[in-house]
Amino acid sequence: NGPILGEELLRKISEHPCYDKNAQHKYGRIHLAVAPACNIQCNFCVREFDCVNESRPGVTSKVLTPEEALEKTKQILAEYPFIKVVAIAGPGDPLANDETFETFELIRNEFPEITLCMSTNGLMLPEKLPEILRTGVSTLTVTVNAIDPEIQAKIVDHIFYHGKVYKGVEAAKIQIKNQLDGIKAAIDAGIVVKVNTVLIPGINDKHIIEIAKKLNELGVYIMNVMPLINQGAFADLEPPTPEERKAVQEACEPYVMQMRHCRQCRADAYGLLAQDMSQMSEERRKVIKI
Ligand code: CLF
Ligand code: SF4
Repeated sequence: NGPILGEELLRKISEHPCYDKNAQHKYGRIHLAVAPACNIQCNFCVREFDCVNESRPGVTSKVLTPEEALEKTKQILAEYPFIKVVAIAGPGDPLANDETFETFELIRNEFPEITLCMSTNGLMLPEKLPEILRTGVSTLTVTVNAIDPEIQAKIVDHIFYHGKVYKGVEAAKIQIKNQLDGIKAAIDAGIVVKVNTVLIPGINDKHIIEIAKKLNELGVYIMNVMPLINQGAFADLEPPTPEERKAVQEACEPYVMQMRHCRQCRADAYGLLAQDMSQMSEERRKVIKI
């Protein structure tokens, strides 16, 4: 299963620390925290911290302007030439911030060879796809926590979409449709798509296999099942045990390749994936088993 990739994309993937487990020790990424706004409210999110869909709890990244982000990239790439991926993953949703595209343009003009990567909740994906393609993003992560609106409604409290707030199942239907349509369109346009799924025991644990089957149909390259970070409205839920997470990954593996080396990076992380570990709490290390 999985999409067929051209030569250029195969090279980019082989140098992408998240998409290729063999690349993680050799190649790094830089996250540019230029996107503070978000257009949804996940129940596990505490807004003053980075987006939990691709991040770890209790940290706040300093928001940069696009120009500051370019400056930071220049400095860091000069110091760490093994960084091959420049990504925007928060602290909110990249597609809810125009600065995302301004930043990518600045980076692409300065470093045409670099891989541009982004992580989103997918709500705005269909309508922002032309802009994503225009700026040359080649790897895209969408966080899909449910494809059943009843389940999704337990995970996302509300969405803000085209000037209106939607709640519950109505909100869930809009988001799921946009995520799946957007993923399909992105893959058709040649972007390599990864899906993050937050494993939330008692809410979506039995459902994740259905997501994996859908990702197989859509041609998603790789899936990253991440453990719940129990904060926000989900503060009382138990995160999954490493064994529970492993069982879900094994059940999904026949349908879509599994990423098992995610470090739940900050929105301003850089270097090798393993490098940021110094800032991780003991408790968190146990949850994600590193
Ligand atoms: Fe960043 Fe994400 Fe791109 Fe990687 S992280 S936007 S795909 S360059 Fe990677 Fe970090 Fe896990 Fe994300 S280890 S949190 S999966
Ligand atoms: Fe928070 Fe969800 Fe928005 Fe990420 S997508 S910033 S977790 S509300």
